[in-house]
Amino acid sequence: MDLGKLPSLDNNIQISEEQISRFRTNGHVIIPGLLSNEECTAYRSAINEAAYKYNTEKRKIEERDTYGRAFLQIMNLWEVDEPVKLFTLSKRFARAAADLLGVPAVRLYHDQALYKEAGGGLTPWHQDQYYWPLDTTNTITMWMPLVDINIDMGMLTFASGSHKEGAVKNVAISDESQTALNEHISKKGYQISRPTTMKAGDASWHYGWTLHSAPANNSSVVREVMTIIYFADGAKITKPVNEHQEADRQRWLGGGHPGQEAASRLNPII
Ligand SMILES: O=C(O)CCC(=O)C(=O)O
Repeated sequence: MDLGKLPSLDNNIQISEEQISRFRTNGHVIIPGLLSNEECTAYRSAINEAAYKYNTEKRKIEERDTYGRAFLQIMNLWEVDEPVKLFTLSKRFARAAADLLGVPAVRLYHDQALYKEAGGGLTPWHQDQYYWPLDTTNTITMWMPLVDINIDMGMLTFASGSHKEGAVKNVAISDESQTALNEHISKKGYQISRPTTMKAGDASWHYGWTLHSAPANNSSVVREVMTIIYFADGAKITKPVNEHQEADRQRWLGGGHPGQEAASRLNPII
């Protein structure tokens, strides 16, 4: 891939006060058209090339567990692929993340391509921040489809307002989280929000504590999605409270110790 052919994504796009307010109230918001069609087409090729090159999941869908059936998950492509690095370190995305959170600057946690294959299963209810040993609630994920998607293709689904509760249950994404959190959501009466369509280049954003899930991909097309996770600059590493946080501390936080600032070479300020 010729780097010179990729458009720069470093200019700012204004996020409105209304979008910011919706994000903070509901714990999620969509910013339509964060990438133009041309930009998205160019980066889709780059991300696809890298995602399939580095994908290690070779089993058939039927041979995997619920989490494995949910999507192909290819992580931190920016570390190994120069074109994807231009996408993940985009200042446009990072500025949007900082404005939504209301902080001066954000750092990168990691990126991940989440490709829900045709016939791929549901993504169980979960909270992302269950996995992250960070002392801030100012964490955010950008979830961007690289193709137009509709409600049959595994649309991201939220329990609106659930981020305000913080950690709900000490449970990883699994059949167990699906059952326990479904019950919790019903009990609390959270409104469920799921758009019917998203265009390639639209960006869905959610807090690390917002409860979310996605239905199965019942279409014959791969739901190609790229995600980037950020946290507020200045956040410190906390003592891991589960094995996943310990793995994340080592993999995404450069092995930094509890109490230290989360600021390894893998966590640049963008
Ligand atoms: O893409 C999905 O199905 C789930 C995505 C998700 O959980 C996330 O980006 O935090």
